[in-house]
Amino acid sequence: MKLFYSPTSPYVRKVMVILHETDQLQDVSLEETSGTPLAPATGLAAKNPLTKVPALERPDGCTLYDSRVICRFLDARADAGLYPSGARGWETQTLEATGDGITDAALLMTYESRLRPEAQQMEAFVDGQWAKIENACAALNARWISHLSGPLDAGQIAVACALAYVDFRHDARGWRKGNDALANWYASFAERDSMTATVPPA
Ligand SMILES: N[C@@H](CCC(=O)N[C@@H](CS)C(=O)NCC(=O)O)C(=O)O
Repeated sequence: MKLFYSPTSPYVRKVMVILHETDQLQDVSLEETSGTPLAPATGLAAKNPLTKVPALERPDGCTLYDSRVICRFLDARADAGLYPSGARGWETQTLEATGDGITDAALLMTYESRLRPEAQQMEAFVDGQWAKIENACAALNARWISHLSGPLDAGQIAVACALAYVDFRHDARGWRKGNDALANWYASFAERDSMTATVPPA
């Protein structure tokens, strides 16, 4: 299988963490493919018409995207149980959506400052995205620590990759403030081999 990837993409990182955790790294070759909405990655549209990474090309089926579909596929392929069934499974998927939502908001903030000419940048839009991240972190801190501290699942991986990306691009905003339990959980999760092996280049 071939993974179209970027080493700084938090969505790709989820996939890489799952490849590490489920011992499937050797089954995937990596093709570095970076693009933005202003400069779409050349060649990627034939694999993913949305021209986004990650995309997973398989020899025996269609190319998969987006990260949630790929994570689910890899979990099923390894029978790893990262998407549990029953009540915990719905929690896992909601947690994964929360992590991805944090990443979506943080990426929009990054695009606003990096892609839009300074005179056209809109502070209220950036603040609105940051408010989503603050709300999500407060909810994770107040209600999700018990789930986050349970057996490894795809929800935890999505949240960890999201918080890592917020640190990577928006560290100065200080998501840890008032969220001690979440900060402690993340500090411990970030020490997993799968996380240390996938730290984005500075
Ligand atoms: N929902 C998608 C988001 C993927 C995504 O936005 N990837 C970014 C890199 S971090 C990208 O490829 N952006 C290029 C673009 O938007 O044109 C997923 O979970 O895979």
